[in-house]
Amino acid sequence: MHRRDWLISGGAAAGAWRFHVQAPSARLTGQEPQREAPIPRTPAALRGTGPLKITDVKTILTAPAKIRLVVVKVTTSEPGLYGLGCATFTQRARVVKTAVDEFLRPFLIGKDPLAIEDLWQSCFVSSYWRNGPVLGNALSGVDMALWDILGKRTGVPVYQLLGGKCRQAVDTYRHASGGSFKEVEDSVRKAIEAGWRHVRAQIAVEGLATYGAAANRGAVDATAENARAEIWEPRKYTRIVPRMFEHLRSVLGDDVELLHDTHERIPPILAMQLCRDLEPYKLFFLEDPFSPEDVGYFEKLRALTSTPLAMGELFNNPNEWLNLVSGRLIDFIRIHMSQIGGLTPARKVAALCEFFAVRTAWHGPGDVSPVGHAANVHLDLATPNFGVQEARLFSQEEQDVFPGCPELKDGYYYASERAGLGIDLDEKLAERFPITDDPPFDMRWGNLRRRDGAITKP
Ligand code: GCO
Ligand code: MG
Repeated sequence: MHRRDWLISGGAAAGAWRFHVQAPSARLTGQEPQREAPIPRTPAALRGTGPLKITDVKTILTAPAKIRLVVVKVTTSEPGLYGLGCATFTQRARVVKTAVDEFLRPFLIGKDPLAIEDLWQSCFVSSYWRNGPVLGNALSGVDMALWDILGKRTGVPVYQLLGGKCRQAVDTYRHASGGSFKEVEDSVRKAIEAGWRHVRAQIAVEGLATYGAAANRGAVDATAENARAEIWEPRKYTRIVPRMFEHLRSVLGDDVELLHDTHERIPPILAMQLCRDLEPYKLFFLEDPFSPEDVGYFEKLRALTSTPLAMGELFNNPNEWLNLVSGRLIDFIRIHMSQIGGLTPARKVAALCEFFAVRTAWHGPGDVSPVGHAANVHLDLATPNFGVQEARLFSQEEQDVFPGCPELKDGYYYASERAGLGIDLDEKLAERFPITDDPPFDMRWGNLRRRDGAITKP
């Protein structure tokens, strides 16, 4: 990252204040980031003085990297003061938009945007039935936007509102995959050479629709992509994965932190065997050994294996993670932050986990918007029990649509030092990347079948 002098002015009714922010100078050369002196900042006057009101709430659907993203924009009565939040549930993007525009917007207009907790609680119970992915994402879009507004209004980055940095940068993991051990090895090497210390390794299983690795699925039938049944069988997968890690350790050694995502799609007993088989390769974590419906197996798995366990991207309801955390049954929480309602609940989850030595590893693939990645990073910076952050490269189009994407350098994410979440949205440009429903992404997920034709978890 080239050195940047951010000269950011916060023009405001109470007179403009300026602070000159030097991007952390100790850019990484593969070492741990140096602790910087706190960024000198003139005391930021509270921008504006009159009572602040929400004047509009709108949902922007856009797909600059061909994955449907959902972002909420909350506008306030102070000219130029607005916030952005991620509400991305890519399989049901239009439903989230309806939940925001038709139900939350009428309730929020006229409210005080700084009453973040109170608004979160009201929105959360206003549907009576709650704790689901659609309403959780809708609430998250508003919630993150309110934190963004609070940061802008007070002139500090959101991580400062959460208690300030306990690290200078956020260690991330990169996805690697391939159709053979050698291809996976090359893909992991590429990530290491680009500076990553943590790499997730996935391998395609010949002839099957494997998660996380483009599979050569043998003869591809001619039916349309979203009508084609994707065939999945677990046995070959549970045999090949330990051999892949044996290969990776033999050629790459022990230093690189290797991760793997089982993605909930094998019978629990096979997941338990797999965790045992992987022990010699000392994974950083194995993710989603079970589906959310099978979390009851964690007690048995924990007693059986020393492979570190990560779970949570599919969680919506606190009762899905409370026992896993308080029982010390997992090592990393993998929640998709917008799924549970945004930053307000996520910071509570992080605090809960701290008391049980569970580390955070917030979900962060292609179907988390750059705004969501920014929120992840701000919370990561302020969380003592941070574990690792799933990261991805932002396409040029995404960086154009979302100015201020978190910087990714030497395997570390850096939050923008601007006030708020530090990211913006070019709505005009976003319109140039409309979301498409073909192939309906969820059809792919709703089409994974065992060889006998039975649907299996994706
Ligand atoms: C991960 C996840 C994703 C999900 C995707 C679903 O670990 O990043 O498993 O790859 O499959 O987010 O839409
Ligand atoms: Mg996953």
